[in-house]
Amino acid sequence: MKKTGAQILVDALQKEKVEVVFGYPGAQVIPIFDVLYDLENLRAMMDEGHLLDRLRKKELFFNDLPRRRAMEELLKKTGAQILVDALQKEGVEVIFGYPGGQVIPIFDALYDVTIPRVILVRHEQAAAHAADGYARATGRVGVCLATSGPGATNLVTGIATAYMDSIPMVAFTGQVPTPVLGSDAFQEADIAGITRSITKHNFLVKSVEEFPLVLKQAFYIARSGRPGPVLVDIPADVSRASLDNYEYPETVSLRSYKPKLIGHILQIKKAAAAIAAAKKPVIYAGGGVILSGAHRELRALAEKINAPVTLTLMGLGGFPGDHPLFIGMPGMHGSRAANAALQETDLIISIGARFDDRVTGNVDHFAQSAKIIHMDIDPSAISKIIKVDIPVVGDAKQILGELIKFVASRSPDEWNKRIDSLTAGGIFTYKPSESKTDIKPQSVIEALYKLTEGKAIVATEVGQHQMWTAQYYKFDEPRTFLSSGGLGTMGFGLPGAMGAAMSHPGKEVVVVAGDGSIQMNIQELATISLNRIPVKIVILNNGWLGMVRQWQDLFYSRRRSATCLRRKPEICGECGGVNGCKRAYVPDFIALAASYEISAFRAENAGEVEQVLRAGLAVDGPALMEFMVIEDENVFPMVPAGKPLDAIMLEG
Ligand SMILES: Cc1ncc(C[n+]2csc(CCOP(=O)(O)OP(=O)(O)O)c2C)c(N)n1
Ligand SMILES: [Mg+2]
Repeated sequence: MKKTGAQILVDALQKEKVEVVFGYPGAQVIPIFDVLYDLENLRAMMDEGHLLDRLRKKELFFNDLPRRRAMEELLKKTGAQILVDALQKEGVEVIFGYPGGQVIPIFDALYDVTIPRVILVRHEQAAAHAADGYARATGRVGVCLATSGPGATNLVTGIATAYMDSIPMVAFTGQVPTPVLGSDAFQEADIAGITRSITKHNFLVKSVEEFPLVLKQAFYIARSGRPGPVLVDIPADVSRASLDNYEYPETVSLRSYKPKLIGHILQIKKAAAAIAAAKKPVIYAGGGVILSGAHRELRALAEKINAPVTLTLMGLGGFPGDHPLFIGMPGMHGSRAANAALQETDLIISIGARFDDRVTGNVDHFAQSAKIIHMDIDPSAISKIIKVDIPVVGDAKQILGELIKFVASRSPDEWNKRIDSLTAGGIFTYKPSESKTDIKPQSVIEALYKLTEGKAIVATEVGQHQMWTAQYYKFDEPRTFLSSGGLGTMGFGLPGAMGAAMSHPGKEVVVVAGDGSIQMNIQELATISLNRIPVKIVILNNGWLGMVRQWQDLFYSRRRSATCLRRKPEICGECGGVNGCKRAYVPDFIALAASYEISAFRAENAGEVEQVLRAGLAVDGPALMEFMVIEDENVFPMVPAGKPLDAIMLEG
């Protein structure tokens, strides 16, 4: 290969990793400047960030004016480009969104990049739930994006769902341009006002100058302390405006927000002393254990003091579901063992749980002989519902790590025998079907547990199927059970599972849904199908809004008002009760799945359950499995709302 002398010189400069040449031209060096003019090669060798940094600090100077302008352009970014750069710097790999007028500039900037990947959902509510599901499965911040007005208001349920369960999420919304804010402009909604009470914090960005810092703060607030959703509302003129000399902040400090992570050592020692003095300790742990990654410490503590462990719905997976010390969920559909243990204990060791009313039943009669240790990262959760004796504010993983050092070991004793007697025969049990053909819903969950070897990530919708999943699938690892606990949002499960599957977990991702809930965001079958997102959909079809039907049967004299999903009065008379009507499926989920090009399988009798599960799980990609379960099954145990835990009904 021939090279001129000038080319040889430039080649040597490159090999010697010279970043910049300072010079002044003249006749004898024109050939050299001529080769240097082709600076692309030289630039290619440099780390672009480093180069930009030096440009910013004016350490680099290009003699050539057009080139200098081009380099200075590199420091300029529009609001939309700033957002994309921030997403990349925050490590966001996927964003769930839906476009519209005020976010076109943002989608336009996203069009240029491969990271983050944009998943176009079919309804903004699903974008929020998918971001939430992604966050629950990974522990990273989930991100969604919607346009102003109806796009933004469609996010509301998803944001509230994440807020109630302390899920880290950043929701971006487009807004009308700043000059027309407040004028009832087309598609204007005050989304910051609307979401004030369902976000950890929210921002209306006023100018492109403040945008980089707002973005840094949004991600920091969402993921730190007690996590939660943050909304950033971006007027279209901010997305379009450009900022010279853009730089993404490296650190953030907020005067009014300093999460306390380290538990007070004296409180930790008090907790250890209370544990040593207790005769009947119970560990009651919630979602905080999962959020802080404290599952190993929890297990170490439980094993050291041989205390039974009950996990709230949000805590499932935080302690192995098949561990001998595990006694099931507490509360409304909790186990007999967990509820009895809470009523009989003399010490509740509460870790990242918030004494929700679905757990305590009537608070005046809750755990009356117990002292309470409450470890929580959120000081406002302490003594909010139940008066606490020993509060410890801080991160669960840190506190437990310390506590383990101070607690004395405790050997199994009479209390453990009492607990064992409560769990003998199984934590949750149900009567198997009398007929050979009827499908008991619980048996489907048991079969799913068996066939996935307990290793799947399981999302749920809301209703009876959700409780049966919580009761009969034994979760061993954190971030494998994804369910809307606090808000109880029907419609979370399908998009939530989609978000989880987008995180490439290397695990099977299944959503267990009811025939009612699945219809709340059924349009996402398109997103799942077109992106080949490998979600396995299990529908327990009982023909009813089963959980409400259960309350009507138990507490409203069986007056089943507006809960039948199969009513076709002209042919069926009573809902689903007449032969032939059972097959009047509306919608026919199998046909519906086919129209979305998703493989689907239906089991109509008990003998087909395993076969259908095997067929669906074997599909490479998404699949739908429908189980025609018996209609009148109720979830037990049940503590009626507002009643003490002792009022537990073991069966109907
Ligand atoms: C968005 C929303 N609307 C209403 C409810 C009240 N609700 C709770 S469970 C339930 C029935 C769910 O029916 P389905 O999905 O078929 O589940 P099943 O209980 O039959 O298993 C309803 C209506 C809710 N939780 N969320
Ligand atoms: Mg149902």
